[in-house]
This record gives sequence, structure tokens and C-alpha cells, in this order.
Amino acid sequence: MRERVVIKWGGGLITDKSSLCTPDLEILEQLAQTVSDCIQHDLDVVLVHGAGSFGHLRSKYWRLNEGFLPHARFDKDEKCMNQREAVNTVRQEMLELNAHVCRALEQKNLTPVIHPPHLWAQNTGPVFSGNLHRFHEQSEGQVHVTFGDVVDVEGEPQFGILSGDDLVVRLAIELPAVKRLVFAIKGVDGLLRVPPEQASEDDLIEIWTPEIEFKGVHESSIDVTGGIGLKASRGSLVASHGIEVMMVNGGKMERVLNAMLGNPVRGTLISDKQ
Ligand code: IP8
Repeated sequence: MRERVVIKWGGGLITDKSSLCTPDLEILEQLAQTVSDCIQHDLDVVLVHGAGSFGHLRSKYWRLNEGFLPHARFDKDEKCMNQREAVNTVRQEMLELNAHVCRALEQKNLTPVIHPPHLWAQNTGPVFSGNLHRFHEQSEGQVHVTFGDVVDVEGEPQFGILSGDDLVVRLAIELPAVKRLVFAIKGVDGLLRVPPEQASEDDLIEIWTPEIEFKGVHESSIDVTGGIGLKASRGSLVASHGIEVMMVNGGKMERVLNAMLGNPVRGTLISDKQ
């Protein structure tokens, strides 16, 4: 079996996060090229993408991360009257973003195999349920693609947000032949010792373990999932299973590609121990 890499494209990287449902087609084209290059190097790719402005804004407004809230009051938005409609709308919008991702891959002659989580996964967090068998077979040129989504949740919440950062945990740990996990993030080279706007070249944390403090922006007014902190903690969970985990600036394609190939690269290596 060919070796594989799991890559997460941050939602903020592939969309304009401040403007509802706006993809960044140029970045998608460049990122798709890195996937094609990887496959040329005999490394298969399992791709997970985030939601950015296709998922977070509407999910935040309708508090979908909190599950069904029968007593909460909401004003309707331009598409939805209630939380249930918002669940369906966000699912549709995520399929729309996924279609942009898949188009970019197809333009590089790759064959995406799409796995929308609301069709096969339940519950949230890194121990979500759902059979990963669908990701096992992978012929050359195929790319398994999945993404953060609104999924059904057992019990009272009824639904919730399954982040791409949780999907990568099980994919990296449970799928056969996975060598490494890469997070391609927007606007920063990795985890930083100081807030990004104050950071110089020297403030990058090159090897991070959970004891080390870092400063990241988490736009909690926009995000319904955990931002860079969630990536760090999920990354160290994956690293504890002996899988290499790297976080790199997703705007620098040579870094994204080298990280996927396991070459030395500027970024943060995420570890679970000192
Ligand atoms: O951007 C969030 O996924 P993430 C999914 O990978 C939705 O955390 C629908 C907001």
C-alpha cells in the first residue's frame, strides 16, 4: 500500500472569512497543485477542509454548536426560519464549498472521492462515531475529501458541529499507511510565542509540546470551533500515536508541499512530549 498524508486546509485559508460564502479560488488552485505534486512523489493524500465563511458565520448565528435550543429566540435570516432549516442550509453551503475544492482538484486531473460527514458521521469531538472504511481503498490519482460539517448528535442536542480538526484525528490514527498529518493555516508560519501582529521571524515555536504557551488569534466572534488552539491539541493527540504532525503557513506552497512530503520546512512540529 502507498503511504499517505492527511492534510487539513484551514477554512480561513480557502475562504474570505469575513464575507459569507466566498471561496478563494486562487489559493485553491495552488493548493490543488501541491496535492498533485504529492501524488507524483508516490504519496497518497487524504484531504480535510474547514468551513471558513461557508460554515462558521451562519452556525454561529443559529448557535448550531450548542445543539437544538427549543427555548432560544432567533430572528429569521435571509435563508432560514429556525435552527433546523439552518442545519440544512449550512450542510448545503458546505457542499458548495466542497464543490469548489473538488473542482480545483479535477482541474489538476485528480479524482476526488467525497465523504460529506453528515451522511456517515455522528457526534462531535475527536471520538465522533462513523465507519472509516470508506477511506481505506485509494487508487492512484484519487483523493479522499471530507470537511467540517453539521452532524447528527445522539440525545438532546440532536445536532452539532464536527470540526475538520476532529476528523483528522481519527483519519490520521486509524487509517492504514498514514505517515503524517499537516495543518495548512492562514497568515502565520505556525504557533507563535507572541500575538501574530507583534511577531518577528524569531517568535515561531519550531517544536511545540502541550506545556509551551503560545499566542494565537481565535476569532470567537466568528468561529464555532476552536481555531488554532484546537489544531494544537488535536495535533498532539495524533503525535502521541507516533504520527508526525506539522503546522505550516498555507499561503506558502513550497512549505505546504515539503511538509506533506516530510522534508524539513519552516513551521511548527507538534509533539506530545518534551
Ligand atoms: O472549520 C467547522 O469545521 P472547521 C464546520 O474544520 C462548520 O472547524 C459547519 C462550521
